[in-house]
Amino acid sequence: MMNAKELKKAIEDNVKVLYRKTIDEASKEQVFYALSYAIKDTIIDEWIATHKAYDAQDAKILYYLSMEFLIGRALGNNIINLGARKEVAQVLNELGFDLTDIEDQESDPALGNGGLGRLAACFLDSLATLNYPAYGCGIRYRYGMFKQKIENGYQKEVPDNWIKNGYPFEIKRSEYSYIVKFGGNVRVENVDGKEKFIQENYGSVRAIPYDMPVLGYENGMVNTLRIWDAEAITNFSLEQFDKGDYQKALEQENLAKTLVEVLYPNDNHYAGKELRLKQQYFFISASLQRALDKFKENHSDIHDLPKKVVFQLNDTHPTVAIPELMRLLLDEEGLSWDDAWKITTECMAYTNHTIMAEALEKWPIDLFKSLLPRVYQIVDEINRRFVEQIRARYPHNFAEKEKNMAILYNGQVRMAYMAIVAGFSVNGVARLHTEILEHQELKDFYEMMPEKFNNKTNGITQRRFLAHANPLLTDWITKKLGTDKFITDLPLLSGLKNYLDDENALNEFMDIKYQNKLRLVKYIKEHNGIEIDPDSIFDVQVKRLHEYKRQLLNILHVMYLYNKLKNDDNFDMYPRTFIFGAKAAAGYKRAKQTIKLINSIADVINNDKSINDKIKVVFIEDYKVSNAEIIFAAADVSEQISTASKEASGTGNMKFMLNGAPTIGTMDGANVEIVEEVGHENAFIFGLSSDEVIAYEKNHEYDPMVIFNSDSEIRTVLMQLVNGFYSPNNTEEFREIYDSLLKSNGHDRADTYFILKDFRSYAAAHEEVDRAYRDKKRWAKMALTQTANVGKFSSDRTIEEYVRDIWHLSKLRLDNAK
Ligand code: OX2
Repeated sequence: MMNAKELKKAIEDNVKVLYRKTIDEASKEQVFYALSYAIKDTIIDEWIATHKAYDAQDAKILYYLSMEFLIGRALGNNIINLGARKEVAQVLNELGFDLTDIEDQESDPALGNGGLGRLAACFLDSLATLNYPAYGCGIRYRYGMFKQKIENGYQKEVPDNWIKNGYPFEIKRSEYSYIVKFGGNVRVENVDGKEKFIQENYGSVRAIPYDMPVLGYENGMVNTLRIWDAEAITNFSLEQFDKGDYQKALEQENLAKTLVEVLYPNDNHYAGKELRLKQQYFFISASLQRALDKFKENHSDIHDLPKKVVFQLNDTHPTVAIPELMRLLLDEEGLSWDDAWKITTECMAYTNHTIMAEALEKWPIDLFKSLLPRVYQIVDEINRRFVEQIRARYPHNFAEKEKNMAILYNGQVRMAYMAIVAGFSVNGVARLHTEILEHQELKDFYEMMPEKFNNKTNGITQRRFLAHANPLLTDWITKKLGTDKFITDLPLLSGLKNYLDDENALNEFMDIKYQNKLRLVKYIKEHNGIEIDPDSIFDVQVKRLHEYKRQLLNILHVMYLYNKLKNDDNFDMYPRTFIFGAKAAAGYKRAKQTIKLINSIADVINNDKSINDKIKVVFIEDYKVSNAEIIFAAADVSEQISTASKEASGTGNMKFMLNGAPTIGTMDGANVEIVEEVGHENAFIFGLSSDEVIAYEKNHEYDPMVIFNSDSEIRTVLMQLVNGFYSPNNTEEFREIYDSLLKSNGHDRADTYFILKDFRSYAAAHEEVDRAYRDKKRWAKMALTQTANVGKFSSDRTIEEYVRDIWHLSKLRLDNAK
């Protein structure tokens, strides 16, 4: 890192060169660019040195293949990882600017939907911090996740052109571009007694990589996130074209334009769009071609590939990497099937992130075959051989096993099954999730190949979600522990246990929470125009909107509390602000109705003076990584209330815990392990267990009507959905939500997600929260207990486990390491 004087000069020079201005004339946005380029300058030598060290040490490299990297803003994070936050803030002050203001100028690169994409970003941070050689490989979507506007209570999607003004941290690497082919047909030629497969009449695009630096924390390591853009191939001479060629040229032009245009905004949901399969193949083919070329630069025998390269498939979205690697090894490298298969299966590992049936990718064979004719032939052969194995192993129940495991079945390509068959590792993302995979969802595979299965409980990076998001708490912990080593060694936070009975320390800890609440109050005032009371309990549910995550349970409970305040003179509650933040997939009607419901309820309750501000409801517009950091730091209570068994892990739960917010939640996903760390007495657990949910799903014995008929308070809440209480202008506004809770339809049971079933125990858990919070000392201790026990949930721990069990990487040595 340059010193203060150099940095100041660099910023001033950049403002001059970029904008022909002196610093006193520059806008905040211009200073943002000037500072970012200065920071990039300080990174660049280490970036180069890191990659020279890859080569010099002949390092094994991880390629983390993911359709999503929800990286969030880079500037602040890079400054943190350079260890330069205070110095940079100081320099900017001297120039008349505030670092937070300048950071706010950056668009928030939202190249992901939610937890899956954010996990990939946390992993990159940890890999670099732990000195592991790795590339993230993904897509440079022109439009990432849409921006959310709330109009009249409804979500409106607005395109987010994040690279409109240029993104200072990326570098275009045209010299590493590759051609990717789609469609056409395969011709077989006989060359010297060997079959050669030639794809012809195809359409193609050029894949161009853009590299972004991924900095380790104060260790001189700079890895790369490589995202691919598509360009039309234009090296044709027009006069040679007949009509057909011209048509083709236009199609190719069009394909290149649409291919990387937009991220599909579905979280945990498969939509089956052809363009999505094209996106998948596009970035996979380009990434693999590059990985093989890089390997071949320093190695002569392709059989050694598994010693130097490992590919991690982030869910099934990149699974086409399996037949694509086979294709490259067979058709380009000329290997035999057996050799190619051995290499492929030793290089590929698969992470499963969900058991939700609607999220499982199954491509129609016809579509797959016409888009990827040669790749399909290979899938067909992989399947044929695997089905033979099934037949040999299960001669007596072959048909059933084939139905449960074949890759090609019923006219579909089942991508998850291909990943399991070809991968050497299959992992879930929290202990409970992995158990459900082994014993329910994937039990036939587990029985046949148990050695592949393993658990890797998710984690989060404390560099972003503590050091950057919560500087006050970071400084306080540093003082208390006498070291800031927890920034790379999160279990050190257990040292805070010494302060659990120290009243001064507890007061300081809660005062920091209060300061962070004020910061959020200000944000909400500026962005939503709503005043909220920092002395109320901030009860927060922020995550994608999904039925299984049960934002509906939360808001129904708010309706219930409001009724109690209005009707029951003996009822009292500690003032609470219920804060929601969530994007709904653009086509997910029920989710969008839930957003409208939350906003309608906010309208009524926030404007009812008679309840003395005991309840406020806030829906924060456009929940994203940058405001998430402010929200986590300010939360008192963390809502993690998915139907047990449905949330594979959750990672927001860990971010709240890190920042000292106890969980109200079900025994689902990583909540189970959080409770294990903090102790049952320091969490508010309610609801059916995953076993109970799974049993009800099998035996169909749950009938929400029984609850509706017997519990008048719940009944009143439900009736308010359809009597215009919250929608006086349209009593039918929430009819579908009402129906979904009480009536089954063609495919879904009534109350599919057990909201009414869990309602009473959820309400009881909330009463417990209310009681606990009133006892200030008890609450402070409970809050500090969260932070003190969060050590396990660092993505540093997760990455070390992947390295130990799956990737087998060595730490890179850097001579210039600080
Ligand atoms: C999410 C899961 O829903 C969430 O539970 C998990 O924490 C996260 O992935 C990271 O592992 N799409 N998003 C997810 O799964 C899928 C599929």
